[in-house]
Amino acid sequence: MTRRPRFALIQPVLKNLPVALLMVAAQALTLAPAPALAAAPALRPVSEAESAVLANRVKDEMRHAWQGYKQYAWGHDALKPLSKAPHDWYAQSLMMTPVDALDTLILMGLKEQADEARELIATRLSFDQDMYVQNFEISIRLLGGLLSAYQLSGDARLLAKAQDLGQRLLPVFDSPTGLPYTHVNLRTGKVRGTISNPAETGTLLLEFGMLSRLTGQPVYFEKAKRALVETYRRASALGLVGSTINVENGQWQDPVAHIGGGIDSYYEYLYKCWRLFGDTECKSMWEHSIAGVNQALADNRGGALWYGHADMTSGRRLKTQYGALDAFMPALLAMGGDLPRARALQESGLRMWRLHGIEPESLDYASMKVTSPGYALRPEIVESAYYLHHYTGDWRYRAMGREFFDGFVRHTRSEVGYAALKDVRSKTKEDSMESFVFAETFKYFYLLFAPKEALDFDAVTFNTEAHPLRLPVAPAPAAPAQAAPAAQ
Ligand code: DMJ
Repeated sequence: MTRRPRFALIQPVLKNLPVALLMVAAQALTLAPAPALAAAPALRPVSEAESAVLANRVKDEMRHAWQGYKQYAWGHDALKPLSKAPHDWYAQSLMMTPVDALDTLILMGLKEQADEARELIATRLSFDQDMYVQNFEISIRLLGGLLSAYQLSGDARLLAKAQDLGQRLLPVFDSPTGLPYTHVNLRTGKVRGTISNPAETGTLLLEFGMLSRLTGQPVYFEKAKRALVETYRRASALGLVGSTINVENGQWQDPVAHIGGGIDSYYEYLYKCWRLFGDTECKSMWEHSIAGVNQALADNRGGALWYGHADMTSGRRLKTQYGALDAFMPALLAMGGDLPRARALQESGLRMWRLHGIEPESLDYASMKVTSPGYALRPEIVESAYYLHHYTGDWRYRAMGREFFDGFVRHTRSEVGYAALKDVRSKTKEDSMESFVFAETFKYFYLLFAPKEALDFDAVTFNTEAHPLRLPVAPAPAAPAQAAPAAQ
């Protein structure tokens, strides 16, 4: 007698069960081991009153970290939170922390701090520096930060700074393919860095596009849009991109596809350039790409959803790796309308967090072992809780946020700020506090707990550094382009 598969025998019963029970049933039927899901403590609802208290706690912690920066690193890129010393990325400071922090300070209503940050930036930040900078980081942190702070404050000096910066960055796009070089000298316009990745080539359009809208000069939008399209044109038939690409010949150097660091925000901007600018070409590039991502990278294991690594052409699974950077994906899925996958993936993120009470940079989700043990104070898992709370109204995401915030404060707070962890297992601290803690981590915690009126989610699109951008009511009048700095 042929045996019917076990699943077929109970299928009629399963059809009528709620989704949560179906997941448990799927878990029981699968052969893959299911690490400790049932043992995890349940989440407890968060009342509106408790949420308001949490929002105030976040604000207090933002104030604490800002005070440390002010006291020990004023005017520099960042504060080293253990040695209480300043840190600069390059020979001259570009004020990463104040620029990244400014819109968060404004949204939190920390007026005094916001005003002092704005004055510092407006009067002392100069981009006329003879040094090579990384186009991607400068664009998402500084260009994005200046534009959103300009929109929130109305201070025209910030838009002037953004335009000066945008102009200095433009030479990166002058490659034979239109894919940007990774570095540019801010004074001379000379470029370097031919090996790039999809995140760096494809995460520029929100910032450059908004600069075009606010200045009336289309050149910024056009160059960044071409870079995004040229990246997409080289995707496989599945819609997947590899890890590294040569910007001069357009050849992939590494064909491994995933949604983590080096690729992540390329997918994010395909959707967001449709959301912000209504660009229909972006919409169709997004639809093709997300279908491939869900087909080849999504991985159901033991009843849990993960996104791993695969060959970009064949879709063959290469690694069962997920981590702190991948954790932006539930936000993107939710925004793209796929709430079932978004919810399921965020549950996996919670499991990752709970392994050690704070998330690691990466883990092997097949064995649930940590593969990269640091925690750089990353915001992505909080960002996803915020988006999911916005789209579902489910208290569950505020409850997750409370657990994340408690762990974040318990394990990373220092006397003068917040410190990254070298190892989430031992909780050993590292002398680093990236500016994205101010731009993103505190902002997403705050917005998750604050009343909706703190920011109209539907009126803005966050760039990948959490800087909210909104289309101006009336487009700026067309203006003649400024001359770019000459390449030498
Ligand atoms: C940020 O600079 C941005 O969110 C970027 O897209 C990826 N990583 C960091 C924060 O983790």
